[in-house]
Amino acid sequence: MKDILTAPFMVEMIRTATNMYAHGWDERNGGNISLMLEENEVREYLDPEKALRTILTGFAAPELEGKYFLVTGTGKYFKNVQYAPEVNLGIVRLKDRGQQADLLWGYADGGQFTSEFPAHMMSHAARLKVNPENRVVMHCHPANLLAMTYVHDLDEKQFTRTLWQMCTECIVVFPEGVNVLPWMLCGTNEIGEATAEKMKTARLVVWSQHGIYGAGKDLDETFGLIETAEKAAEIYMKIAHLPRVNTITDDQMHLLEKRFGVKAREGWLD
Ligand code: 2HA
Ligand code: ZN
Repeated sequence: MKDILTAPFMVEMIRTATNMYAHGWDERNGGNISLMLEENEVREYLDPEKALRTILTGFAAPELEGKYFLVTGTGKYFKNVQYAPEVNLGIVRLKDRGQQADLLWGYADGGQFTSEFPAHMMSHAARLKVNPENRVVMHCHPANLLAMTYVHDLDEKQFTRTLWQMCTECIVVFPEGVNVLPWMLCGTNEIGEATAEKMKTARLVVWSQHGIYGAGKDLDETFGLIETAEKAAEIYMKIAHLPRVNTITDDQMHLLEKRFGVKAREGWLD
């Protein structure tokens, strides 16, 4: 067996968590990441028949039975992932219609996956139906997106249009826009179900007064989505209190659609 700490998926996960911490998106134990793995890539590094222990998930996700995930641990700090991956991360395989997970590696101090595991798994199931290539769900607390949920209308179309207007790239990077949930209690199946419902139509879901969820085919794409939305929110927070003299018009948005071969969410541009 090869050393799992050298696996490309592990190296990328550690770099991503470290980078997210460096961006200030993951204070203390804030944030969580789940990365779906293929059985053949896992087999090079561990024996999938050897479960260290079994963890109850508290929900059912039959579509994900047998799937492998590398997931950040509950209560763990992104800051520390690079120094002790085996304590702060774990690899699980779902079984029993997703109601249980076999721990195959990690959570070495007796821990378990993130408290947001329901939102992650339900979002994976929802995104896989839209795009079978989806592999990543990522949650974090970027300051400007969070700040924006205190001062901006939470209507999804209005929220998205403001973000699109803040940087030329936004409509190209997330043409489907962002969906927005009102404040809800985190760590519950209810917020998991609500997030997954919103994931049917967008890869970004804002949790008002809390943070954001992103989904994508790899860690880079997902990080980049959140990074772009957060940059737009930063610009909004710099200008929101000033008179708006200029903007990106809907006509200009249509030029971007044409130039980059993207289509904005139906009905969200004039
Ligand atoms: O504890 O971010 O939403 C990690 C979180 C919960
Ligand atoms: Zn959070």
